[in-house]
Amino acid sequence: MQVSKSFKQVIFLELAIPVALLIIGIYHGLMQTIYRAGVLHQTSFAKLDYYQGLTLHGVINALVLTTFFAVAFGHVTMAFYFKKEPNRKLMWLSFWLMLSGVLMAAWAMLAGKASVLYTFYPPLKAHPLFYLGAALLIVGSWVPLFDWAVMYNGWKKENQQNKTPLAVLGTLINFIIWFVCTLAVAYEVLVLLIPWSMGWTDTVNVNLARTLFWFFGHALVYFWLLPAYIMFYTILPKIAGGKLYSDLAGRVALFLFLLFSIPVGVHHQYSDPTITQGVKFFHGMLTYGVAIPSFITAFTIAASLEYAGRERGSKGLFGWMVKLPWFDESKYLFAYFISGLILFVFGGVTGIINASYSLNNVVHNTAWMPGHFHMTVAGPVFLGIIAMSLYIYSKLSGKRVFLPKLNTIIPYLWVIGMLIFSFGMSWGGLRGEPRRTNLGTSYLNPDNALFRSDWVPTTLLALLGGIIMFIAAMMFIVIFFGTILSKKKEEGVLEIPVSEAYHDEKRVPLFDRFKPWLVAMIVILLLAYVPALLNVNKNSGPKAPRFNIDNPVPQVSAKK
Ligand code: HAS
Repeated sequence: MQVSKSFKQVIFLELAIPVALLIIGIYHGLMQTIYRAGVLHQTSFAKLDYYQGLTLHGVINALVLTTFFAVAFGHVTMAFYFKKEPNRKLMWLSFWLMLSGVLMAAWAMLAGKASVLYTFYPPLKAHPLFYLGAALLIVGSWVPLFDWAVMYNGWKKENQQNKTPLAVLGTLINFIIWFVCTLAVAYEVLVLLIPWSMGWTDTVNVNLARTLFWFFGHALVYFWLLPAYIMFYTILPKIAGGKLYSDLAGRVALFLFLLFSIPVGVHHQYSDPTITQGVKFFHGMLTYGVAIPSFITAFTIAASLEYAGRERGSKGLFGWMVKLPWFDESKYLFAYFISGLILFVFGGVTGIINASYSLNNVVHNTAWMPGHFHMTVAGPVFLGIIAMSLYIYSKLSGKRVFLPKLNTIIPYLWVIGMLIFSFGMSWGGLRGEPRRTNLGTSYLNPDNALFRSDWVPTTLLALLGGIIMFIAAMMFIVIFFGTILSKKKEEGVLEIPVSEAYHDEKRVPLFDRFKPWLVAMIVILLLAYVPALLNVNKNSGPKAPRFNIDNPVPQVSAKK
């Protein structure tokens, strides 16, 4: 499909800016493993503080890259399936809002005025521009949803009896989840944090802020995941040489995310005394609910891949695995997607362990946690994002991928690095190694009385994994920018592989309508969050003054 120059420009910028920022984000990831392994015994390196680096790492990789990509991929999906470009002015408006937000937050972080990590929990306090920047990034990402909804309604009027394309359904569901969950964080930022950061209030309700953050925070992880799921359902089977095993299974899974992505946030707060056991139990049960669409996905995609392997002439029970296009450079998306799926098996299992109220006590706030989430957000999510960014760019620009053989190897190198890293982190976590801590200044410094020799092997494994991942990521950066700098070879077009369904079940109206699901979503949300907020209101205690990240003493005394 031919698209306008303006459409191409927005998409190029939305893909290339975050990939360029990744250089900073990934560098600080490597630095984390270096500090934590005790290679450095200091609090800063190259004029950047440990927590400043950790904030840059989390914000760039987990918030900026993911949000820009979700918006760009959404535009591409809508334009491709509806054969019509989204509103140009709104595309640019969304882009400029997001970019100005990122610039504001970047300034605050680089100036050392926002070392509050990507969760920006108070009583850590950031410069107002950090919060304002985050708010603008979010508002900018809201804009396309309203335009896409108009496009969808127009299409639906003319296609009443046709199934909504799965990728469109997934995009709309994802951005509805995003819109609803970000309302809570918008309230947190605008009503609690900005006035406090501006000095208009002296103290802040930490428990309320945490609860509002996690209303947003767990749904955030599915906002990261769903673009990858859209790729797995609608692109991967085709690339693998087969068909999507069941189209209906994909629809069921996506709608279940609409129900369960948000009302689970309290599983991040099992240790918060403000919230009672009953509420924690309910959120815990719903957390098992939100794993169901991923189990559906695991079986559906595995069946689709088995079909593809058999179509490619495999024999025996597991022969299909060998026949898949693991190293086919013309199908490099396969290598990235399968690598993400392999990591997600471990990411999913560790997530289910976290969800258990009792097991969570063992792993909460330990290195286990980054072990878990790197196999999710830095697994299928990251690999899906970088692969698809390269694919969309190369198709839209008409340029060939630079160093194609090397490109096919990158995801496997990433998997090796990630498995070593996450094994080290998870093992360390089980031995009590804390997360978000510069271990090099104390526990991993042999000259310090607190030295923990049993954390040497675990942090060294994480370091080794970190180095391998860093190399893989830098190879990708070379390939991405090498592609941008190469010569145009053909006419740039908007093209996405589309998987046919093996079981193309007849249209089930319930799985092609939003209203019943939206009503159910609101009911479950109220059941999960009204009691949680009542708890917080009742049990919060005095509000907190400011604390700095490297000092256990409050910066000003608390007012009751
Ligand atoms: Fe999580 C903490 C529970 C999924 C990210 N999670 C985090 C944090 C992050 C994060 C960033 O219950 C830390 C937040 C912080 O900073 O404090 N998580 C879960 C559960 C799931 C889950 C139950 N998490 C994710 C995803 C993330 C993510 C997805 C990012 C994208 N997580 C928790 C809990 C905590 C938590 C607690 C809080 C802990 C605490 O104490 O702080 C589930 O959604 C997982 C379901 C997944 C599966 C796996 C399905 C497998 C698939 C692959 C199939 C493979 C194939 C290939 C087909 C059931 C789909 C086969 C072919 C071959 C050839 C082999």
